Amino acid sequence: MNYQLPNKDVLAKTDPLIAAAMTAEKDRQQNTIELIASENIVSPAVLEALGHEMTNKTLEGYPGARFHGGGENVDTVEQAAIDRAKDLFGAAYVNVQPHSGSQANLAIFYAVLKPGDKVLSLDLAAGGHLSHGLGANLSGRWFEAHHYTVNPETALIDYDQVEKLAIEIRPKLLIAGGSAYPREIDFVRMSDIAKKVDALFHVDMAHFAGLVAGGVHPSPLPHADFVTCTTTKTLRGPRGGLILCRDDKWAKKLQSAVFPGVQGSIHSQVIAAKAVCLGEALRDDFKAYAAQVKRNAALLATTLRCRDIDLVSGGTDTHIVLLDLKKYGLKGREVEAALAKVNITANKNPIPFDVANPQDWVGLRLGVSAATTRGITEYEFASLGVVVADIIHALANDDLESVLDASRKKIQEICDAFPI
Ligand code: DSN
Repeated sequence: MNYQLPNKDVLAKTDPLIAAAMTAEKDRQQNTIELIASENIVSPAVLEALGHEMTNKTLEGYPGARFHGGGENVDTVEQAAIDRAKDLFGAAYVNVQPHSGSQANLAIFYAVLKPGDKVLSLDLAAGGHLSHGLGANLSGRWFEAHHYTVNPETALIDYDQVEKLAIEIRPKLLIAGGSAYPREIDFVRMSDIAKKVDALFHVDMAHFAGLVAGGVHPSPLPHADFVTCTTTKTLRGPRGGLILCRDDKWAKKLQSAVFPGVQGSIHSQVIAAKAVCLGEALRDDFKAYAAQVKRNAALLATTLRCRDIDLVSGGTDTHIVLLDLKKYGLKGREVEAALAKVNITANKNPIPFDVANPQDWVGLRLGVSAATTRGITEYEFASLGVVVADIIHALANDDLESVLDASRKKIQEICDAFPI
């Protein structure tokens, strides 16, 4: 029997609730400027892989050594993803199975730490990540996590403090990277600190992996023992994680840490989509994309600064621009809600030394990766920066209504000119 791909309308007939929500989501994405830094817009090829019948296949283990039969096609796909990631990042070891960045990080902990061991990572408010030892996360509950932060004046990582803490604490694992640090990290200095205290060095490049792939950001690969990332963000692929190492010293431990250590069967169709996205990232047009991301972020930062909006660290080296709303007496959630009214999506975020309660955070994180994928360049980012600044000023003056119509119109014009 010939197996036919289901008609695209099948969902609307079998499950109208879900079909309607999915149609509405497409519409939302089309008519919104997405400035959430962890998002992007995947290619039709990545989407096709994600929606493929490969999802039906259950497999555990690794290519050529599976626990179930019938894995030959998935083996081809997984091996291609591994080879492409090695090529793209100059890695000797790659694991493409982690279901997410947090799972990739957990596998590193599982491979090299025992419960109670010490880790030293960037404080969450300073831009770290919950899977690097936040109390509410398994990484903080089962391991002894300590945190370094940034210089209060410059908002840049205080490497002297990292060194001092590392000497004091003697962590087994030193972690760099996170979710909201807008600047390049000095991987050489961090690696030196790790060596000085006999710690292993782990870089989580979830946010800037695509910039590394595109050659517009230094690579942590030569300096770190372990590098993890998602394929989701600047890398412009499916939701999922990767582990990469410059050598294969840790290969055996990492293979068994991912499976059976912290995961069971693989998401075959996601691994196919990872392979597709890694293949795309190897192309020259991805380098051009990554360079445009950096230019757009720099322009957005300059526009906001010119409009008197404070930025954490004064600017950006990446795709992230982190706004400090303190001066205007505004909370991140208020600006997030106001931007939503004109169809810009962003997220409240802590800034360094912020309060613990997310409702009171005074930061707003913007990222340009998704909008850049639509083809938006500096010209439109100047307009976007003006709209964001106008909203903040109007909100601070209790006069939001006065800017809503014009701002909405501007955003719709940009959305219409740059369809997804
Ligand atoms: N870590 C979260 C973020 O950066 O938004 C999810 O990827």
